[in-house]
Amino acid sequence: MSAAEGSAGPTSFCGLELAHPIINASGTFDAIAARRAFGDEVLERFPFSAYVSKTITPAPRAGNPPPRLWEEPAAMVNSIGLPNKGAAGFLEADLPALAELPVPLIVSVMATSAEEFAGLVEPVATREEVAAVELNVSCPNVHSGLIVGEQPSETEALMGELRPLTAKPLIVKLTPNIAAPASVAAAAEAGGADAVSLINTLKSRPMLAGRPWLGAGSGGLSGPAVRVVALQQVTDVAAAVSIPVVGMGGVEHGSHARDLLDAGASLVAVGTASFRDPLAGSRVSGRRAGALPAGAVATRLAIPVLTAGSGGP
Ligand code: RRO
Repeated sequence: MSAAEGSAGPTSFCGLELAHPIINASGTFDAIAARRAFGDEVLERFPFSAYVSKTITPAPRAGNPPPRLWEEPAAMVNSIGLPNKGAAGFLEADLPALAELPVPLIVSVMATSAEEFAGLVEPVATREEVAAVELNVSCPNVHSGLIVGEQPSETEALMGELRPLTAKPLIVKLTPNIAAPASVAAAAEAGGADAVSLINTLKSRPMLAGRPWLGAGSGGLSGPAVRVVALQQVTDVAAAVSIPVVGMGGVEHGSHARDLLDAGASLVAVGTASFRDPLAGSRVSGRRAGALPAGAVATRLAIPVLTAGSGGP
């Protein structure tokens, strides 16, 4: 069954009217690079009903040392480490291009303190091109990237700082790497969050010949293997909050999206599946029609296009 069946038509989310409930997971679909590679057809058949940017930080970052990827059975480990142009670079270079997408834009942000978060959220949320902001308090690949999102009191305090800065929706991206994500979700809601999204990746440590493979030592696991983890955590979180939940983790088919919607999610994000198939989102939403865009003849060839390109500083 595709997610287009049942309750998967036009969807209201935090005041945004979306054509359907399938969006992308931050950092898994580079819309600027995809348009460069495949042309305006990407806009005409955009796979998602809203677009979430790769996470940006206040200052430019080069990302983690290579290797940055590892393949597991039914899963992938990434240790990308947040390469990005920084807030000023993003607003100047990427925002105009992302504003041309045919769907609302959600900008994902991450910082290491409440003050830094505030300095990022304010200029981003002020821009009319930005429909909502996702607060990434769950990156497993950056020192201190997880701390705020691991403790309910820290999450609530952060929301206390950020909530007064904008009336636009604030979505808190939760970590799966704690015993009780529902407690952080409840704290986010208490602090004024409009929605929560989960799961980010599961902290992992691939080994090869007795040594850690990844340049940074550890990374984050995603893909089909984590789907059942996501289903459990989305179920728990949806039962603990009354704000909308964006569910993600290993979604490859419409039935997977349906399961997350049934677990209590309002929207479902497609992540790792887009690396193999840039139109995975359309397949999941049941809106895939016709052939792949010219240039996407072998979908595996699209992987560098989706992972490189506009993300770096
Ligand atoms: O850039 C990354 O390494 C990264 C981020 Br910001 C995140 O939130 N989750 C992830 O698995 N990787």
